Formats: sequence, C-alpha cells, structure tokens
Amino acid sequence: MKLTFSQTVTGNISGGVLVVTIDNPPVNAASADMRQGLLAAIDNAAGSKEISGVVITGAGKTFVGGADIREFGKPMAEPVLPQVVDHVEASRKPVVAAINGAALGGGLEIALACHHRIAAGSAKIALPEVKLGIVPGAGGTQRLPRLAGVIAAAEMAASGRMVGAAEALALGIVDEVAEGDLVARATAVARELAGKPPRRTGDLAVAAVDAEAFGAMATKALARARGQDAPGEALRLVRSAAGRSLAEGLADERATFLRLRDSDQSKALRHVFFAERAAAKVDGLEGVEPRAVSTIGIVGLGLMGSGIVVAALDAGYAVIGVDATAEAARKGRERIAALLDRNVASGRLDAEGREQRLALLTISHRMEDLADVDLVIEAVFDDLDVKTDLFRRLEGIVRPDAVLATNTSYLDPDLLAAAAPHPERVVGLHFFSPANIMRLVEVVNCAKTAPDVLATGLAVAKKLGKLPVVTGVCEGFIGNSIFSAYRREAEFLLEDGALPQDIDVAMEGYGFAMGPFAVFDLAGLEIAWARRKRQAAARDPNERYVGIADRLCEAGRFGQKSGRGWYAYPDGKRTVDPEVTAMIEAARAKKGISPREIKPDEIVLRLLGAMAAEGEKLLAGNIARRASDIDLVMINGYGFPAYMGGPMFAAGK
Ligand code: T1G
Repeated sequence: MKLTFSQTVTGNISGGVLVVTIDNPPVNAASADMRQGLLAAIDNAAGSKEISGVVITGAGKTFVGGADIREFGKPMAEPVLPQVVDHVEASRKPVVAAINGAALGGGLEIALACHHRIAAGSAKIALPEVKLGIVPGAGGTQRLPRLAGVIAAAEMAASGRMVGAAEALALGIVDEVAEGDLVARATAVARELAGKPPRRTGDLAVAAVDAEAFGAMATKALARARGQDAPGEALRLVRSAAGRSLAEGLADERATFLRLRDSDQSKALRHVFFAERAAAKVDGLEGVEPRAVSTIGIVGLGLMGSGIVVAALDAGYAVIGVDATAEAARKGRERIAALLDRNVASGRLDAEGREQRLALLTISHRMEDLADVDLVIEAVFDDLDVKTDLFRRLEGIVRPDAVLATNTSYLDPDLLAAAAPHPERVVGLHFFSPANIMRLVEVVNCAKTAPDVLATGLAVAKKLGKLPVVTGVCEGFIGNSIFSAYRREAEFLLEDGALPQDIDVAMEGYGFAMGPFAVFDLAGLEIAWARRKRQAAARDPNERYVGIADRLCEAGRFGQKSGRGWYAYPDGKRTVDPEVTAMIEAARAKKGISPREIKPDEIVLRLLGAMAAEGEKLLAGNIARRASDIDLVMINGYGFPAYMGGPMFAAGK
C-alpha cells in the first residue's frame, strides 16, 4: 500500500517496515515539502501498530543532496531541518538510512540521526557546507564526531570533501555497505532492530581527542581555506562537541550556521555555485547533440600540450600525441610520463592507473597518424603562421567530421578557421597551465563554429573534469582581457605613487593568493612585452601608456625565470629591488607626476573597478554571455578569491 506524506515523500509498508522514499528531483534537496513529508512519515510510523520500523531512502542517484540552497535568504518554512532530524533520532521505532547515493550536508545529517546506516557501494557522503561559506546547521558537527571521532569529523566538516562508502564504513559513519539490494537489506535490518532500544547517535559519547593530532589537521585545513570564515568555525564546533552536551552543541551550531548563512562570503560562494551550473547552459544549444569523441589527437607536446594529454588520459580518452620531429615527440612522451609519475608520487594515481593511461597513449611525429581521431587539439607555438599552416595540413589528413580545436591564448581563431576549408568545425579550447590541474577552459565560439562543434567542445571539456566557459572572439577572450585591464590599472597606480609591493600586499589582503606583480614575474614579462611592441604602431597616442614594464624588459628583467623582474630573486626569494623603485620614480618624474600615498583600500577599489569595467565591455560586446561567467573565469583562471564572488559580483553587477 503506497502512502503519500507530501509531494516529494511517499512510503510503502513491507512486512511491518515503512519504507520512505524521497523523490525530489534533481538532487532530492531537503525542500520545505520534503521536510514536511519526512516529519509526517516518522509521525505516521510512530502512531501505527502495523509499523515496527522505518527505512529512509532516496529515488534516483542521490540520497539527499542537502538543504535546498535556493531557500537561503528567504524565510525558512517550518519544519526546519533540525526539527526533522531531531524527530528522526527521537523515534522510538528504529529508523534505518538506506544511502543509495550522495548524502550531502543536510542529507548526511538526516542519515546521522537515523539509528543505523547502510550505504550502497557507490554512495558518497560529505558535509560540503563550508564550500558555501556556512557550517552544517542540522547536527552534522555534533553527531559526526560521535560516530567517526573528532579529528576525522572535523577534517570532513572543514574541507567539505566527499567520502566514499568504504571510507565511511572504516570511519564508523555507516554500519555496513550493502552488497545486493540496498532497500531489502535495510528493511531486514529494521525488522531485526524492532523492539530493541534504538542506538541514538546523539546519545553516544565523543571520544577523547589527541590535541596534537587535531592541531596538525586543523593547521592543514585552515591553510587550504585561507581567508574563509566557515572552515575555522566548523573546526571549532566539532572540537567543542567533546566538552559539552548535545543540546549545547546543537544550539551553538545552529546560531553559527544562521550567522554564516547571511554572511557576504556565503552569498558569494552560493553565487559561484549557481554560476557554475548556469555556465553550462548555452543559448542555442538546446537539443544540439555533441559529436562522439573517443580519440583525441594533440599536436604540440610542450608544457601546455603534455598537460592537455594527461587531462585527456585521466578522463579515459585514447590520445595520439604528435610533435614535429621524433626528438620532440620523444621529449613530449618524457614530459607526459613525468606528469603521471608526479601523480603517482603524490598518491593521486596508483601504478595501475599510470599503466592504464600509458596504454591509451600513442606518441608520433607523423601528422598522418591523426587520420582517424575524432578531435584534434593544437597546442603548438602561439604564432599565426605556424598554426595556420598546421590547420591547412590537418585538413588533408583528418576525417571530414573531425573537430579541430585551437588552444591559442591570443591569436584570432577566426583567422585560423579561415585557413581551414571547413571553418565550421573549428572551435577554441583555451586551457590554462598546468592544463592537467587548472579547471578552467574557455570554449571559444568562433564566427563560423557550427553549434554541434561548440557543443562538442563543451562536452569534451566537461568530460575532462574542467569548468567550460563559452567566450566570443576578441584579443585575450574573457580572462586575458580582464587580466590586461587589471595589469594596466596596476601600472597606473605605480605612476600615481604606489609601489609593486604595496599593490601586491593590498590584493593579497583582499584574498588573492599572489598580488599582480608577483604573478607577472612568475608568468614572465616577455610575452606581454612582445604583444605591446606588436601593438605599438596602432596605439592611441592620447591613451595613457605606462612604459615601466618595457624599461624592465629592455634591462633584461623578464621576471622570476631571469632572476629579476618587478622584484629581485636572490636565491629564488622574492625581494623588493631598489633599482625597480628608482625606475618607477624616474618614470614618474619623466611624466611630471608627483607621487602621492595610495592606501590599500584605494588600490583594491581601483583594481576591482578596472576588472568590472572591462567585464562590462565584454558583456556589451557579447564576448561574455553573462556577468557570472566572467566571475567564474577570474576565480578559476586568475586566482580571484571565490569567497568574494568574482569581479562582477563584487561590483554588484
Ligand atoms: N539545493 C538546491 N539546488 C541544488 C542543490 C541544492 N542543495 N544541489 C544541486 N542543485 C541543483 C543545481 O543548481 C542544478 O540546478 C541541479 O540541482 C543539478 O545540480 C542544513 C544547510 C548533489 C553532487 O552543497 O554538490 O545542507 O542547473 O548540476 O552534477 O547542514 O549538485 O539544473 O537548474 O550539480 O549531478 C549542502 C550541492 C547544502 C550539495 C549533484 N549540499 N550540490 O551533482 O548535478 S547546505 C550541497 C552538489 C546544507 C545543512 C546545510 C551537486 C550534487 P539546474 P548539478 P550533479
């Protein structure tokens, strides 16, 4: 007999056990309707003589994906999740969680309040709240340490990382991992527990904590979350569970959750969460099928190309890596093997995984070997003639339906496409170095790119585990356009009175891992210099131009690699260089500028303003499709702190 408790919660009674199914697509979020339904189901079981126990499970691939984030910022409808969670735990009849899929945040908190937890082998659990700038708000910080111990619970709550079923079992978070039919097993266990006193998680003691071990874990967790408030609060709440009652802990947790939920950092991180999902929605591609891609050819096995090869191998693609000569191909293979070895050394990859990847890889110096690939990504030297010639050669080799992708950062991909008799099959895939690590890929929608080719670029980027953001064609696409505006304003600030170290300190104080001048030195000054020289003839003489970076390059100061740039690098350590200060002072004097003190707030305001102004231009020119796409590019490609939301969010755009 099917019982309906709400629109998203139903049940049926099987041998005295009420099996409650949560069905709230797409992720079974704990919406108001779901909370009401779950509460009604528990009450129904409590009052029914024919029910001796309860099983809670989710429909589809998710158990419960957490609180409904879309409800944040609005008045929270009753019952709030803590009420539901406490109701589950207080049930006098056993409640068994059949964790069929992701049990995240409030989803895990519901499972923790159950009296027994059985996970499917594919299930994953997490307290990802800190990724949204909040802490668990329905008992996670208080019940998890009662099952897994303070250190493991605190590490999970502070990092938000996903934990698989096997690890959850080892930590004591779940009681078993189902081999066969999960719900059948959970139902059988509910029957076995019927009539016995329920094992309430909240009643369990919190094991003593090794302070030193906790401190070591906390130091690492906080280092990874520099500038963010929530991880520290999560650590504090879990740590203090050991010294106080459940009720006290829950009250502190709830108050902290509510405070952080309304914080600027949480609003920014929620913006980023939804921005990432919006970026995948590209107008005009509804119903457009991407082309099938299983083998990828990558031409150019230098730093970028070898990184792209590893990313493709990691995603399970067969890869044919090609370089111009046997020697270059051999060196490319060495680079690829070295990247895989580094992943093995770091524990990210095991020896078997390394072998699997190498089995998918073919290295060649013969372009003809690309005859049957589905997609070619070129990552050769960023020179128009070199790339144009390559595209012409590829046209005579690859299949007519193969997609040609360019990784160019600055060249006009429309010019490259024009060299190909079939420009509609050309798309840009602008990776960020190191390509096997950086999430961001700018997918360049060239003038003639066919919709299914654009869809193919997006689908491949997604399968590579990347964050694809569509950009139109302009010099530098979205990211480098904004970064150039950032650099220009930073150099104006130099002329006006600030020094590189002032500007870097101000931006690092805002949340960037590195200030702009440290980044310029790291990336090298010569590429921007070459571009400025190329553009010199066309430059508007009335436009303010700062020549200090040119003076540095003329003096052979190309950045960290050359031991000197905006800073000096004696024994590799970044050091303020009086020579640079003198060059800046000379440049000011030459323009008759009297330097003034510029405070950090003005530095931040002007640099953020320059980024946002450039972003507005990109939106007006249809280069970027939405302001949040610009935020994603700057956060994932240029170190903009996610908990500040990105330049457009920070500017209230
Ligand atoms: N609330 C509302 N909408 C959500 C959602 C959520 N928790 N999770 C996903 N969505 C939407 C998403 O915007 C997208 O919408 C669609 O579902 C598919 O998402 C009290 C307070 C579960 C692993 O942080 O990690 O619990 O674009 O593309 O790749 O302590 O979604 O289709 O319109 O990501 O299969 C804690 C967040 C909340 C989990 C599925 N939970 N979600 O990944 O699908 S705070 C989270 C995810 C909390 C408690 C606290 C993933 C997923 P649209 P998707 P997916």
